[in-house]
Amino acid sequence: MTESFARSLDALGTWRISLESRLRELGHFLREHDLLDGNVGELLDSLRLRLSAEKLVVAFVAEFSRGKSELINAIFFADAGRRIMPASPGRTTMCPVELGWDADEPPGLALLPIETRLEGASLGELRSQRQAWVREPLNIHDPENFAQALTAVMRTREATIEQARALGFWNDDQLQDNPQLLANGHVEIPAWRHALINVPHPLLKRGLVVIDTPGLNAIGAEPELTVGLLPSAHATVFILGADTGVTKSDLAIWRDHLSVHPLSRYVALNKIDALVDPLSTLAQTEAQIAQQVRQVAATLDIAAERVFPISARQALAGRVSGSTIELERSRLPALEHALSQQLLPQRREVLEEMTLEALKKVQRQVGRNLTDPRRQLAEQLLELRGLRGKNTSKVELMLRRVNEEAAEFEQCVTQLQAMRSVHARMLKTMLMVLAGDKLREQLESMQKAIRDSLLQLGARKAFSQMCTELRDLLSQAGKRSVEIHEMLSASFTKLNTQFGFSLTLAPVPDLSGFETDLGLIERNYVQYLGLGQALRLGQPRFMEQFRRMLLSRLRVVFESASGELELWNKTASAQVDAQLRERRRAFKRRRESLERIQVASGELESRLEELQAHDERLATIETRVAALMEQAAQSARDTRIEAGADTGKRNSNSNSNNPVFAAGPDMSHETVDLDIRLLELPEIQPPPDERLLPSNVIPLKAQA
Ligand SMILES: Nc1nc2c(ncn2[C@@H]2O[C@H](COP(=O)(O)OP(=O)(O)OP(=O)(O)O)[C@@H](O)[C@H]2O)c(=O)[nH]1
Ligand SMILES: [Mg+2]
Repeated sequence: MTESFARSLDALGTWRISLESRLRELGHFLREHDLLDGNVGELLDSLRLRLSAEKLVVAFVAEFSRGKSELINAIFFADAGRRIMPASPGRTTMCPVELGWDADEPPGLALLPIETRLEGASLGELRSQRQAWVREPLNIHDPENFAQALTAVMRTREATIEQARALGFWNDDQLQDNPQLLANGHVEIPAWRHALINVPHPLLKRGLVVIDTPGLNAIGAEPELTVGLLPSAHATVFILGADTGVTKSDLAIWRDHLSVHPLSRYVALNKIDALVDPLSTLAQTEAQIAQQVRQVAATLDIAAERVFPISARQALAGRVSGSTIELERSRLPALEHALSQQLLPQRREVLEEMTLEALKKVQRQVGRNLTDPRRQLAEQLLELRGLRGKNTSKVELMLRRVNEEAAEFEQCVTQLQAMRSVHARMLKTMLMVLAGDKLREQLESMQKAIRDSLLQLGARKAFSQMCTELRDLLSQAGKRSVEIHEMLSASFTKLNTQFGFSLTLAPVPDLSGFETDLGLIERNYVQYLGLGQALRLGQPRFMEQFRRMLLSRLRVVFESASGELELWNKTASAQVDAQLRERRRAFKRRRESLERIQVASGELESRLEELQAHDERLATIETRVAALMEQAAQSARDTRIEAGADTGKRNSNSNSNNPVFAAGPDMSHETVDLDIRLLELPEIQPPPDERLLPSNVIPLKAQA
């Protein structure tokens, strides 16, 4: 892709790595000084994992033959000096293709046979089952060989009508959409359900994942693509033909699959080269393109700046031949520039917000863990200073007072126990609302309702009904949390006034984000329940697949909500335990000091010095924590995601012995411009103990 995109992606990567290392430093320091309790520690760890495993997913979506694969070639594989992803007239890409890099696997192609659809397992589940995939090695050093291997994604096989029906490629009610009958009465269907291409492309190595989709309006489109992969992509590029404009089926795809995430949608009006007419002037062609852009923007109801007239074919040819003029004419750099200028900063903002939110929680807890002991130390110092020049009977008196105070304090235990048991009960009831069983029950009753009503309307109704119930469960959990908050808040106030605790309560977690997620899932799946799908749902295997897909996505929402509420509750009770422990320790310290002073008269001053030194140590730690926190926050806020200009020129040396792209330091340095610059960019590698998640694990929640 353009240097600018590479640089921005690199800057995002560097930002993530440096933020991650700041957080590691902070976590390490806090653990070393015993300032982090389990819950907040876990929060910090999961945030770090999130940052180090972050992938940026860009999906290319369109009706067949609009030029998706050609565009991917022009953006990513021009350095190979030839077309790598198969792109040809008619249907070409037969299954969703995911391009990424997982350093734990050799470069290769993993193909999931279409027959896996019969087993009802969802794609998400199958990702982790190695034996389900057919693996083929890729020789990335030989472009011919590489391109040849990728033709696997075009592979089809013959099937009887019955098999095609079972696999979702034949619909008796929509005969016009069915594949053509062959002479032997069979039909051709895709051989694969999904393809993963693992290649050490410089951008993929930096965490980019690219999804090439087959023409989406095809009957039998992989449901998981439309309800899982696409909605979770961070950006989608929708491709239209400049010669055809927005056709009816283009519009259907746009409405059905791209109605969400308006911020990250880009429209490419491809094949503008086809508008060149020998009988028209250049200016007339330009005006025609501008007119097409306006029309497309109006039809799709999107800002005209989001529509990029391009020629993927010209861009690929220009880059392969090293012709800057041709590349400029293709206008592709404008689209690439927009992607790097908008997408990456947006992504960074989302992660920044998440990090600052987590840091706030850490700060709250750690702050308490430091200020409470310091306050008690101050009190003790005051008490001991008051003993200067006093006789032993005064010390004895004080000792007695400390013992009395300690005994009085211990009376709080009864109250604490009562509060704990009420809290535990309330928490259990609340968590039950969000438990997996409830979710499964809801899904089962929806499934039953769909089975009972064969009409499409019935399926939609049952689904919407279930979504309403699920939203209700979330809001019930929210209400119960408020009740817990009220109960704890009253108890804390009482404990603070009666026993000198300094308990504070964070606000109840906001569940509205989860409601939004639920809404998104609902919108995606309602489309799945659209015309033509209802009959597929009538088949037990599809219904099962549908149920599993849905369950896995809903589970993420419910488990995250439940996890957040649980963390909030645990943090509140951990605070009580910590303060109880600290108070007891303080009484013990006071008692010991007085006892020592009682035995030897010179002890008072040395004890005072000790306490003073302890307090100074704590103050130093406090300063250091504040500095580490600030550094982490600053690192999160760092907005320097730079984007350079595209130099245009690519590898002009299309010698077939060259690697497809620069894959490592031993690669040919004869490749000009882009390759070399990418090589010069620092290699971003997480520390060896913090390996990235496999590239095929795509974060389910786009967080956008
Ligand atoms: N004239 C012209 N043809 C193009 C352009 N981009 C792609 N094509 C041609 O259009 C045809 C389809 O391109 P593909 O990239 O295979 O289209 P696709 O969207 O991936 O299609 P499917 O894989 O079938 O879904 C190929 O013959 C391409 O060479 C372009 O910018 N101009
Ligand atoms: Mg294609």
